Order: sequence, then C-alpha cells, then structure tokens
Amino acid sequence: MEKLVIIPTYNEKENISSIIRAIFALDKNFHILIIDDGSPDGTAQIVKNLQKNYSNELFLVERAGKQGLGTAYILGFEWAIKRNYAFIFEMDADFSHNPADLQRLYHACKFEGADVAVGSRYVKGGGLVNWPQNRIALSKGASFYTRAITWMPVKDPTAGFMCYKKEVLETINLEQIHFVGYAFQIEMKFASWKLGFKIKEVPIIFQDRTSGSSKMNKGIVKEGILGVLKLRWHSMFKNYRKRVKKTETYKIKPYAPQEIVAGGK
Ligand SMILES: Nc1nc2c(ncn2[C@@H]2O[C@H](COP(=O)(O)OP(=O)(O)OP(=O)(O)O)[C@@H](O)[C@H]2O)c(=O)[nH]1
Ligand SMILES: [Mg+2]
Repeated sequence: MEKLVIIPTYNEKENISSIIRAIFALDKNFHILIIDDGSPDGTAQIVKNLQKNYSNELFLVERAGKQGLGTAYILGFEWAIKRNYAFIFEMDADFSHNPADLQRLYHACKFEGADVAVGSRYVKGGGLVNWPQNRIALSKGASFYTRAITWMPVKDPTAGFMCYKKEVLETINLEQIHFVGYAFQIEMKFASWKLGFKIKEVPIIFQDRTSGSSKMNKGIVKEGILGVLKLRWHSMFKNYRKRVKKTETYKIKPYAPQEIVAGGK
C-alpha cells in the first residue's frame, strides 16, 4: 500500500470509529495506524473491535500512558518507513480535519511536486469554523510569531493535517525531534524546509471538535513559544541542518514487543 494515515489518540471514544470508517469510505484506499496512549475511556478496545472488519488495513500501537503527540508521531513515522509507505499522513481523530481533504493533500504530493503538503487554515480558500475567539487568536498569534522569528514561508506552521513523502521522513533525523505539542508541528515543517524540501499549503476548512474533549494545555503553548526561539537559535549558530539530517549510521529503533498490540503487516 501507498498511503498511511497516522492518528494519535487519547480519549477519543466518541470519534474513533466514525473517523476510521470515514477514511476507509474514501474511494482511494488508505491504511490507518492508530497510536493510543492507554486512553482510560477504552479507545483502543474500539479499534481492536474494528480490526475484525479491517484486518489488513487498520493497525494499532498501544503505549502505556499519555506521552504526547510528538512522540506518537515519531513512532508512527518509523513504523511507516519500515513498511515502505510512500505517503504518510498526520491527522487528528476529532473531525477538525475533514477526511475528504486527505485526497487533496495526497494529490499535492503525488502530482503537484510537493514533498510536504500542509492542510492550511491561513491561505486563500482556507478557514475556521466554530472555533472560539481565544483559540483563533492563539493559533493566528502562533502563526505570526513563528513566521516573524523563523522566516519560514509557511502560513499555518502549527497545522497538524499533513502529508509527507517518505523521503522527507527518511532524511530527517527523527531522534533529534523532541517537542511534543505545537512545537513538534512547527519543527517538522522547519526541518523539512531547512533540508530543502518543497512545502505546499493546501487550503482546508478546520472545524472545532463537536465530541470529546481538547487535550490542549498551557505546557503546549509554553513549549511552542520557547521552541520557536530555540529553533531560530540553533539554525543561526549551531548548524541546525547538520543536526537534523540523518546520517548513515542512524538506525530505526526496534519497538519494545509489549508496545505492539496489533498490526503485523
Ligand atoms: N497518542 C496520543 N494522542 C494524543 C495526545 N494528546 C492529544 N492526542 C490526540 O491528538 C489529536 C489532537 O489533539 P486535540 O486534543 O484535538 O488537540 P488540538 O486539536 O490541538 O486541540 P482542540 O482544537 O482543542 O481539539 C487528537 O486525535 C488527540 O486524541 C497524546 O498525548 N498521545
Ligand atoms: Mg483537535
């Protein structure tokens, strides 16, 4: 298979089966990898039940306890590279990202010359629906701040709806990406840009979640503010490009067997 959608989950029992079904209902076939951090609400069990219907295309990795979005994605990227998926997507479980837009992100990477496609709220045609004013201000503020400090030419640097070509994730030294929240999303784009990959923003309409609860917290915002400064500092004085580019000696770490619950492709 060519396409893998990675969805990290923490307490998404209200959304998880509908988002999985919506993706599988798209006309082009996608595989899905859920990375669940021991959700107390039983999200992983719902996925396991669904695996009976989708045994070849739905995969699950369970981790013990909430460890953050960034490390979940890194694990997912390594999982995807190992299995040779050509296009690797990031997506939330909460329907803020419209599953139909996966096709447009894919198209940008497959046919329009992008190495990285960003589902962007802040380019022409993109937008926000039902988001509270304080969240809009935070997101737009983060975008302005990131661009002012890093000069990265991406209008929606905190976006979490993405498609990467495998080559991009193989080139980035994923061991060097340590952020977990918004800063993780910013750094992945920053590293792709610094390594010379072509980033294309695809307009999307982002909707506030209608079910389940947000995992946003002050720590994530703080990490974002300091993280952007750190990226700028490293890229000015500490040869960021060299640090973030994978060397020949880098090896993908094997997973601890107890972490893998299902998904032996
Ligand atoms: N595995 C894992 N998934 C997480 C963790 N934190 C959040 N998620 C998932 O990451 C996705 C995005 O989280 P949200 O809570 O929607 O965060 P957000 O989209 O920035 O915030 P809202 O707009 O308020 O929804 C969702 O699918 C969450 O279930 C975590 O620590 N581990
Ligand atoms: Mg969300």
